[in-house]
Amino acid sequence: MTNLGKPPDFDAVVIGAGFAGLGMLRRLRDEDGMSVQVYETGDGVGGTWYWNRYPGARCDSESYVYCFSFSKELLQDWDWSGKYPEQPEILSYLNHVADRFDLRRNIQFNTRVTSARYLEDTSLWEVETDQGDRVTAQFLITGIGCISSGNVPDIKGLDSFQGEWYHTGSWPHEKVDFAGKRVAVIGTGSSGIQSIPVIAEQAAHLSVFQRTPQYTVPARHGTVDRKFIEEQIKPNYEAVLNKARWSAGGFPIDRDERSALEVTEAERMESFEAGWAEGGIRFLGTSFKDISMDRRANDTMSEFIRNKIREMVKDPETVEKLLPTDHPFGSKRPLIDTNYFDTYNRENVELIDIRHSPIQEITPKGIRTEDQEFEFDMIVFATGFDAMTGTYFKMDIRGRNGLSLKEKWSEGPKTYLGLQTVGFPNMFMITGPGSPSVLSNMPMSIEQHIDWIADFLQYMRRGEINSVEADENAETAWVAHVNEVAEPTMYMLADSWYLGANIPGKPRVFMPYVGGLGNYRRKCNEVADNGYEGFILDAGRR
Ligand code: NA7
Repeated sequence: MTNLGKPPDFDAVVIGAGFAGLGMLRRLRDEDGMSVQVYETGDGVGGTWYWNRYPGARCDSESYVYCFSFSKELLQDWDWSGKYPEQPEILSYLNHVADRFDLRRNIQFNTRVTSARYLEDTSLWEVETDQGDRVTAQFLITGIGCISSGNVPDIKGLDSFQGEWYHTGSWPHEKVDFAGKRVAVIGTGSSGIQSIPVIAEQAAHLSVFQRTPQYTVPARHGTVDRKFIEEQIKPNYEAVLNKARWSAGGFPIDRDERSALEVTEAERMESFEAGWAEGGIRFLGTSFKDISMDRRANDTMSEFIRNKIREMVKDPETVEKLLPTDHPFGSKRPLIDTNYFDTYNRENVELIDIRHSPIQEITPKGIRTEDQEFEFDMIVFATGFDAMTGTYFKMDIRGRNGLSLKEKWSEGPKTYLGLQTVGFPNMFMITGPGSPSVLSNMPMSIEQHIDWIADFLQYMRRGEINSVEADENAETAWVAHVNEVAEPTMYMLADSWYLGANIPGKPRVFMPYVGGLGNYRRKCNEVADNGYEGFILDAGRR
């Protein structure tokens, strides 16, 4: 059977109702007059912030830049209460956006997209869901997040555990009660270091299972500075956001253009101390220009943090376990904490080094490592995600000639600008691999993609172009460029999820684009200004 001549059910199907899906829906529907269907697995909007409800869950971007910028009124009306937005507040914000812009009527909740197939005869996508939907659309747009497929490690015996267990990335909606319980947390990434201090305050006993010691910087979290927001941000919002848009990381901050090695030891320490006192993203973001590029410059900052750990933690044996010496600061995702190291001074908290004594199995009563057996009432897996590609592979996405995305990316993701991949015409990825995405303040990257994609679709409409596909040479060159800019950086010196190193068997490829959001934005604009160079535009058949 052919669909030739038959109009699609929708102009676009968008997968996911987090920041990306909500923003894409609003833009295409309300500004461009397109028909859009959004499918969302959860029973509400929010994406990452719908699923990650673990205690202490909070964003590492300051609240005034962690937002949509398409509506001046929304920017002025919304008031964040925290310096860093906490999960419940971000979820309220996204619910507010969904209500205010009447977005829910085009979102089908409790619906997982199971497959998407490109129909070559009509240049349409056919999308199927676990609720029995089968619809066609000209465009398929993924807003599925970069860190949304939880990784519960395959540890022998988990099925036999008689207590409760949870993964931070799919936390229950009901309150989890730690009171009086012996709790294990496995993992010390962002989710671990945010939840550990909160769980420690409530549990009878907390054992933290650490594989890799971490550098983490105090967030200096608190209530929002109203005066600062009212006097410096709100009257200048557009300028503040514009600065963020063209910056390296999506924040309106300036780095120190000096090298860490050209200043005196006293000047360096003064700068590090000032950054430490300010805390959060500013510690690294406003520091010397070569911390992420030059190992010797980085060593000075890494050692500064190690000294802070030595000062903060009382027990010398625990200090030894906590000191990160196997990778430079910033080579794994930089962490921002509230009372993390201080937690190890509590009587009810112990640190177990599983690098030297790995977990052997989970038993009905707890966890057995090479050296010891532990009993727990609850295990919390803060073990991260199959990042950047995992969620794509959960769906059967097939492009031209029936090629599956999983096959195409079997040696690592290949994209042009992180927006499209050859063989999958009319499919666009919001913050796909090969774009700055997780190396930036996400809403800034998401909005840049939303606008760029929507502008492209309008360009296609005006030119009566039915299908668009990245050109093989453009993709090859972009993949090479992504690797080339990552190569000299600190990022290559750690086993991180940026490299897929946390998932056994995943190809070791650096996935996000490290060249900076501003440079990336410039490149995307140039591509558009040059008639979308690197894309093959086809009038196609309909
Ligand atoms: P991360 O940053 O991937 O952290 C996961 C942690 O779990 C990390 O400490 C891992 O150790 C540890 N881990 C992973 N697998 C295992 C196994 N099998 N055994 C023991 N320990 C393990 O995930 P998060 O959820 O904390 O943060 C994800 C992102 O969300 C974050 O970067 C922000 O962007 C928001 P490792 O370091 O790999 O040795």
